[in-house]
Amino acid sequence: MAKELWFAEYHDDNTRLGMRVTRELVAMQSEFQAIEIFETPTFGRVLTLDGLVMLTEKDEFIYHDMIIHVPMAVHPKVQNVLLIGGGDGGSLRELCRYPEIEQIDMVEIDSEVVNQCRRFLPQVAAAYDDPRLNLIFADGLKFVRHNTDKYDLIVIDSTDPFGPGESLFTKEFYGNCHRALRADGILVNQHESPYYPADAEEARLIYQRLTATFPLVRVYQAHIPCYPSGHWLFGFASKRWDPLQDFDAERWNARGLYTRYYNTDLHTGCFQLPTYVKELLESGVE
Ligand code: AG3
Repeated sequence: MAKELWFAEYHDDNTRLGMRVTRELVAMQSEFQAIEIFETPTFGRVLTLDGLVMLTEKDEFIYHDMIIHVPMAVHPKVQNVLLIGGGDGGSLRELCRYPEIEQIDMVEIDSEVVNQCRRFLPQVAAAYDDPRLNLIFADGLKFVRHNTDKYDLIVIDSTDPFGPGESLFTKEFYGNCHRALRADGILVNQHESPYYPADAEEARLIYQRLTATFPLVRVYQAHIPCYPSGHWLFGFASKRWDPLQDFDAERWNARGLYTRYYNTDLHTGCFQLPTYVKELLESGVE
């Protein structure tokens, strides 16, 4: 009998999520990280970077809906977007559904992530031919230093805060993002999980650094089965727009966009955090 092949991501030292692997499609080392794409019966194709699950075909809609449609439903007119990371193309795909967006500068450090996802995850990497895309292979931290008052929306679709994505969680980086945003700009980021202690500490630090930089910071949540604990946070940092007060459900619904996770009822609900998460976030802020 052929040997069974399993992938596991450790969610803490004593807990792991395992998936049966039916086929390996990519296993390579890029200049920056280990990239793997494999097939599983339950989650479809899975992308991992340095052994951590970035997305699966089955549940990527949740993450990409939440990182893009929440800010897009708040800002009344997004024309210029900076997308940092997101080499799989899922965030880009959702952004490209908005006709008022004029330009998307996408800064991804690793061209191999883009190449491999275009080849093996075409439903995710679906918008690389959009004419509004300006794709730059560079370090997000360095890129953002040279821009002032330019973007309506900055989306930070990064890995966890170690390895190539580490600098995208620093105060310096958030400060540069603040400067690169227009006077009513919004920043959203993936904000780690509040559950396992090591992830929760990262989430606390992200919130602390964002609140030190932006006048208005709110955290929202989603259920993402393939990520550690399945409970994931996103950060919403803004110079002006409040994600609940300035959110116009009718305006967004009038667009007629179908989204399988996001909807305008959930928009309000996703900012209502469990007590332990509120305590965690507030514990780092004076
Ligand atoms: N980016 C981040 C996910 C963090 C996952 N962490 C983990 N599995 N330990 C996802 C990229 C999707 N565009």
